[in-house]
Amino acid sequence: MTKQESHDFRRGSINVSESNHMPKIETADDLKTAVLDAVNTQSVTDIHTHLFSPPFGELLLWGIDELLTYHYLIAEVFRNADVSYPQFWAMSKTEQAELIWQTLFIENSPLSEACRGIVTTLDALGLDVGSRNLQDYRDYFADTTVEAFIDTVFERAKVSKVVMTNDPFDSAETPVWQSGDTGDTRFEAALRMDVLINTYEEVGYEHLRGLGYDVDPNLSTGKTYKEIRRFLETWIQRMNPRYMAVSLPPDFQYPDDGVLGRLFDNCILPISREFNVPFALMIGVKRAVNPQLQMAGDGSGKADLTSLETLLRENPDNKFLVTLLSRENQHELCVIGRKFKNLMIFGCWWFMNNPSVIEEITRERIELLGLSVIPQHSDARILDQLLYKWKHSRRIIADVLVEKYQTVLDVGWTLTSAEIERDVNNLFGGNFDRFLNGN
Ligand code: RAT
Ligand code: ZN
Repeated sequence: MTKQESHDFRRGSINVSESNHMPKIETADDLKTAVLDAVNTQSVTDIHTHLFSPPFGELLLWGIDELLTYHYLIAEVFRNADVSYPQFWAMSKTEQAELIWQTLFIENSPLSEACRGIVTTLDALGLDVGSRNLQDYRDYFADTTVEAFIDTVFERAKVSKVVMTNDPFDSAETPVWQSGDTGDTRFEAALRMDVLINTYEEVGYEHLRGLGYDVDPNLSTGKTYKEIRRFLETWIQRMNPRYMAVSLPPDFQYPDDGVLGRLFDNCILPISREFNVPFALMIGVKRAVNPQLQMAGDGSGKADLTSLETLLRENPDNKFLVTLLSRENQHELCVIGRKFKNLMIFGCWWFMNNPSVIEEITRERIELLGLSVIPQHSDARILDQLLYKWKHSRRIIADVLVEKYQTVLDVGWTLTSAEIERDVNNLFGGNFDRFLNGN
């Protein structure tokens, strides 16, 4: 086919590719339809959440009062309500939810991403958002069982699996892990190591001793490293985690002869290699910038990514999943992604999980890394949030894909809907599986 014929072909009525007999994308409308179809119907693996399967009992949060008291909304209510920190924390959850509803939804319009998320969620559940009737919403959840609700949410959000955040030192989780039955297999584990790595000298080593590991607070003996490796092995065997993870402050350094560097080099990196369990680094959080806000009081900061480059270069046989909390670091991270195949960039984390920033980051990643990224995770803490977080993100991912596909179609590239489906499948889970299972 000549170039001219090919251009005519895109505009014309015949739309079957000679090579593979798949319908070709011909018009801007075809493209939009094919991308929206793929993005809205394909199910996603959500690689970082704070959700739990039913055997974890009260750790699995769901329902309108949990949605309203999400820590993202708690940070916002203090900006508008005439309430002091101690007054707020003295309230029951029901009262806090009512204050947040009244302040952020009735006395003000719910336009922040966290507020808008509640409106999207209620709508996705078929509730009448126009009524603004909190009691009706409460009644809906009161009539539902958690198992039924999990099915409803997974189905409507088109999520096939979620990865939990599992703390081996959390006494609320331990009995479930020891029972060997974590129930619903759609919930997979991630071995979270914040306590071990970030607070080893303060509390981490004591926790380990409490569990029968012979460790010292200064990491001064080879025995201690061996014991920590034994601890990690035990938990990897118990949880079968998809990855190990830690959140780190913006000033994290590597190499480092302090606790972090010694734990990395002598315990975590060797175990991560040996068991082929990648290490996820979530870099850029400043914990407790305002302690009065409790869990809502963390902030973000720009990191020096030289440390990340060193880590990737010096540990080529280790796999790292990385997400960053500062907008200013995102472009640099993409450049690093071009240099190291042992890095998989994932998600728009926390303060990055807002439409304007997701759009910018997604575009930047595709331009620098093509489709070899995991564009999003939800970070959902409340089951219902899967509905809004994925709905909002899918829309942006679709818009960016349409724009990018259009640029190559404009100059004569051909594309089928099957190829679009393949690409979306990689973004929504294929890349994650391949990164975990490959060499
Ligand atoms: O996004 C959040 O809910 C944060 O509070 C954090 O949990 C963060 O995602 C983390 O995993 O540390
Ligand atoms: Zn998180």
